[in-house]
Amino acid sequence: MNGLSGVRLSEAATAALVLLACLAGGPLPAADGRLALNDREYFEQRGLDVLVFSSEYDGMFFDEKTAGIELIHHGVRTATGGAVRLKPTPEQWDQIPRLVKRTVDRQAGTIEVRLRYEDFDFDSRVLVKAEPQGFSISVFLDSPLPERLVGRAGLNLEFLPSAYFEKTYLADGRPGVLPLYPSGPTQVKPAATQIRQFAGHSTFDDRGRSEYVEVDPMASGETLVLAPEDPQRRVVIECASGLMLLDGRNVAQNGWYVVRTLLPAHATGKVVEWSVRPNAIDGWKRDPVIGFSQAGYHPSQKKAAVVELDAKDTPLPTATVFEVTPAGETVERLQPKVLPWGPYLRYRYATVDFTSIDRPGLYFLQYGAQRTPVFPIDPNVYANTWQQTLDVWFPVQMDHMFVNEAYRVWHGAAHLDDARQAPVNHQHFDGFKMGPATDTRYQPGERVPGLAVGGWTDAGDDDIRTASHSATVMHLVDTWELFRPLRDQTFVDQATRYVDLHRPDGKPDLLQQIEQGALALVAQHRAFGRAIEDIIAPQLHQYHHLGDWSTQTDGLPYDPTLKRYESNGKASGTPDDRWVFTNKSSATNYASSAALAAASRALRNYNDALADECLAAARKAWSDERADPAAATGTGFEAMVRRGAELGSSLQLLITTKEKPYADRFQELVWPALDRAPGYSIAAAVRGLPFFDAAYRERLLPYVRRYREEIDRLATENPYGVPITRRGWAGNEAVISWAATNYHLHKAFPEIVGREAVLDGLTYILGRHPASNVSFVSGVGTRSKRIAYGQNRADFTFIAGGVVPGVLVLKPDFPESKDDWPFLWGENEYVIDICAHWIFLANAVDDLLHP
Ligand SMILES: [Ca+2]
Ligand SMILES: [Ca+2]
Repeated sequence: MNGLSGVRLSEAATAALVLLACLAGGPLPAADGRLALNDREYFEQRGLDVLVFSSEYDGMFFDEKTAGIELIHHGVRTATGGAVRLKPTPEQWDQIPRLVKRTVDRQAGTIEVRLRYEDFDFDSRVLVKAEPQGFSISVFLDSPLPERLVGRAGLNLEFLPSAYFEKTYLADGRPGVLPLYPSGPTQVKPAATQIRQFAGHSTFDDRGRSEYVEVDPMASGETLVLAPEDPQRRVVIECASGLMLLDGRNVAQNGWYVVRTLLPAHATGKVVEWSVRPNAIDGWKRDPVIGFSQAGYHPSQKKAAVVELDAKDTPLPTATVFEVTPAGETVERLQPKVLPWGPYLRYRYATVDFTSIDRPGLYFLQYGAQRTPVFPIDPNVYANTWQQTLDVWFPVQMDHMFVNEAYRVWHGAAHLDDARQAPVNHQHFDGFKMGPATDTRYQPGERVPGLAVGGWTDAGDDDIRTASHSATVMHLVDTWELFRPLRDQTFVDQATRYVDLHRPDGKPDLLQQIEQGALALVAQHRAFGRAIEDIIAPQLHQYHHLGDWSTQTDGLPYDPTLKRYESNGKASGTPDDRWVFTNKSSATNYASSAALAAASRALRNYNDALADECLAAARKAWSDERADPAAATGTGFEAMVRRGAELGSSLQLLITTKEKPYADRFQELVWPALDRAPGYSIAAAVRGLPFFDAAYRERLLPYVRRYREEIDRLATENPYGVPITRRGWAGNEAVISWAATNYHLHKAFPEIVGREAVLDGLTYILGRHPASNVSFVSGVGTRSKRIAYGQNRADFTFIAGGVVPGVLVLKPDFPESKDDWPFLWGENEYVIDICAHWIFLANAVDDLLHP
């Protein structure tokens, strides 16, 4: 039973089912007080779910802390990474087991996984079984542990530190407080004894000493009780062969508390067994979440909150809208009906329409015992929802610049030692690759001149990613051309590499950011005659940098004639300069061409020399790629991306130059693109309208109608009526992109696509979404993301105006958006193109509401 039917069985019916299940010898259905397997293949009881490799380590970003045995404890995912692991506290790039086989046995009420470490030809089986209280985890070995893994391989389960902050533990009755901040114990070990990290990279900067650090236990015993004082978090774990409690944050800020038992040497069969007994509160129900716009509402717009309810909850008949008066009184203004929507993921949903409230003022919603924060209704509520992104977030991201804000310095001028040609035959830990040739005139390791200019650190990992930069520049130019915001709150001096926040300098900030992006993109064309993929830290121990970006490298060009760690003030012997990944990519070159063609228009009469250079580079990239027959071949996803980029490049060059070859190529590409994936290219098709005749518009109409049907379908797929993706990275970009596309369509075909399809995307980002109701734009709306994955994530804080990826739907049915733990990048990492697209969307909405 998954409890999603919304039908409450009578007691008699439940008893009959239990009896039937017993007679059949099968597991009991889920009931209070006992875990049972449900039809979504996880163990479930009120207040506790136990997932066993519902998600596996997919290898994309290695250990993402979203796989293995996991607990959802009273609605919060508090434990992850339950598996046989090879380190006391595995980091992101430590070896992860491959899931060979997962067996769900409904009769026995067990889930078994076979795990494999290829490096050691080592297989283990982990069996999870529901018990009268909690569950057991057993590890089986069919052959003894490989010698190399003795004292290394163990059964681990990781607990989320922020879920246990300011709580205690007992280890065989000995009390302790779970540390708020990591403070050991650790030990130094010889590098040769370390189990190698991903592809032989190292997260540790050993300063040439051939050593690394491992975490030692802070407590040990046969019985461990976590948070005995908190009924929502209490977990008892017992193991006759002993348990260790460790704090992974000593070696990586994104580490978790780890409970661990080493596997014994020379043993086969069942080698470890844990009894795990998380407390589950009888009859527990998750509190309702009222999804609504934290920034408020325009008086004339549709206002519909979405209430997210526990699957076992029953919607109340009504909610209440209160107004807050100048005297501080709360006055009831409306009792809207609560309309059941139905099940989605693991919850059930209802909607509350309060559109009739249209008088400007301050309001809040109440549903049962839940109250929203106070929000405004006013014609200007969205006018400033994009400003912090432009005023604060983008300036803070500016690479190669010193960024000051009043008394605070965000970072020094970073990466002045950019960049060296990346080596050949190299697989970078962030996914970038170099083949057997550089495809440039530079030798591996050689300094490439002119790259220490412009760009934004993108975003948690500080690289200059060309695809993201191209998209970012496009969104900023779109914003400039359609809405022309002249806002000036930032001082930018490229000559002295100095940026100052909240200090107007007479120049529109948007143009200054377009210039910052164009400078980075053009620098690549100067150095290589085309765009390249990425400029990124060469060593893993630099890549995970947290803090002032100017300290990720030493800022001095590498000189191999100097000793390592030495410098003469002009150069250094430390090879920390970023690498530039240069293998040819037609898609990247086209994307850069599109952005530069667009930037050339925005920068005209602002920086004419740069505008000329942008346009020349854009034209050359288009011609070069068109002339290269190898670039035009290929099928599948890569070819689709390339054709999409070529379409964008042709369109932007057409808009800039009005020349026929670009118009012809655009027409050749746009119709097949619309046939393949209309949502992906229909915004480009609409942007082409002014350049073609009435026949073009007629031909486009059926695609627009079909797209409209897709919008209508979304309203039946989830209660928010926006596209919610299920990938390993949450989908706010998909929502923003969808809403921005709807804006273009609404302007061109208002009779087919209404403005609500644009507003729904905006309000989703501002708090009307699953899992929580915070605004995903830090600092925007009454309550917003205050802990996110920016440069300052180790301080559990935010950068104003940053937009996070949002709600991650973990398999099979758990929407998650952690507000107390910054380190899940798929939920909390600010990224430049999403933030630029947000600036566009917020301006677009303001334009719709103030035509
Ligand atoms: Ca300015
Ligand atoms: Ca350097």
